[in-house]
Amino acid sequence: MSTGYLWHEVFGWHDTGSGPLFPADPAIGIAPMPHLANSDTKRRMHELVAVSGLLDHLTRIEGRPATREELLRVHTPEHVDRIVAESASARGGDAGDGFSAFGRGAYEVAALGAGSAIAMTEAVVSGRVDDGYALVNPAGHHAVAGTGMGFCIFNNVAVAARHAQAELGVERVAIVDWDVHHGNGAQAIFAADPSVLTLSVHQANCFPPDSGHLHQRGEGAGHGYNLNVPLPPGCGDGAYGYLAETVLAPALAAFEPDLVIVASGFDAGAMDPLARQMVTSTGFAHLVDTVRDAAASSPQGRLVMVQEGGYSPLYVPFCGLATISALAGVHVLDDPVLPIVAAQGGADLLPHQREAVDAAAALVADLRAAAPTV
Ligand code: 3YP
Ligand code: ZN
Repeated sequence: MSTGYLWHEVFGWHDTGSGPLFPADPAIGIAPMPHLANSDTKRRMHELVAVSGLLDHLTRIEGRPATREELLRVHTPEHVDRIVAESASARGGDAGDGFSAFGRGAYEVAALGAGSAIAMTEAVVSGRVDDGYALVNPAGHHAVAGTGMGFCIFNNVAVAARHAQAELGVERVAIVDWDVHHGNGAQAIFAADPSVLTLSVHQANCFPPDSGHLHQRGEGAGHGYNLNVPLPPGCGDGAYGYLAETVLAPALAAFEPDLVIVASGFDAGAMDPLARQMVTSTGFAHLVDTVRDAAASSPQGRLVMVQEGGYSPLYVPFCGLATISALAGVHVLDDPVLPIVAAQGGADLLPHQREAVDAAAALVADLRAAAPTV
């Protein structure tokens, strides 16, 4: 068994500017400080993968920039052109919403992120490695065809999914997104496409506004192939374990994907500043076990994981280490923060959490009823 791993130092140089969300501005009371999505968190995760020794058990995969044509499978020429132009300016630009600033050269970094998702997908689908984790930056899951937003420039997982279908002989792709924010990008990009199941687990009404509702189930021929699991705040390993068993596993079993791509955020983690969930490193590892087993029991099932959000510089590295350890089946280090977050309580499944999960689980029956259509 071998697990691919990808990181490039330039991902740690993605410049998100000197305001926490908005550009710093005394007139609105925002003092300069590193952006909440600054690249240090992911750099620290990579460094823990290396320092812990886990890296020695992984197969390093090289990234490459996505070509313009590969980006255009998902994005409009206008969006790509705007990013290219703003990226070339000394002042940099913004992905599209005013709190996703980027510095000069961000196009090159983002194109390398999307191309790295492609490279890992190629390595896994070709059998060079059994599965893989692409630690890319910036994230991608909020980017839609015509714009970036929510710290995302290009939709890395969508670009990889389209590439797999166009070039690698893959038919059915499942995109499983457990970043705590809604995976609105893939939902919109693949809305009418029954060959791509998009499944997002997120904190309800967290981000984007008014997005990720249970009733958003895809459009036209794609109806039934978008599944949202909006959760109340306060969910921990119990709620996530319950949804792994009752939603993720049965949905993947019903869809029989040739390829599962996980949009892997750690912002449902117990120390995250941009959401209010309580997942621990153990909880993330359990999610990985669930999708790995589901992919393994699908006839052609392959599993690729691609980094999304996560904003605790302390806890993201340990959640990432547990995730990649679970993928590789190698334990190198106990999470030293686990006793602290475990002692906070909140791990047990509560009735209102069960209700939210059950509402989504009820929709999986429709997926089971529909024969795979591709
Ligand atoms: C964007 C602005 C406030 C919340 C933030 C969410 C970005 C993210 O991690 N998306 O997955
Ligand atoms: Zn997020």
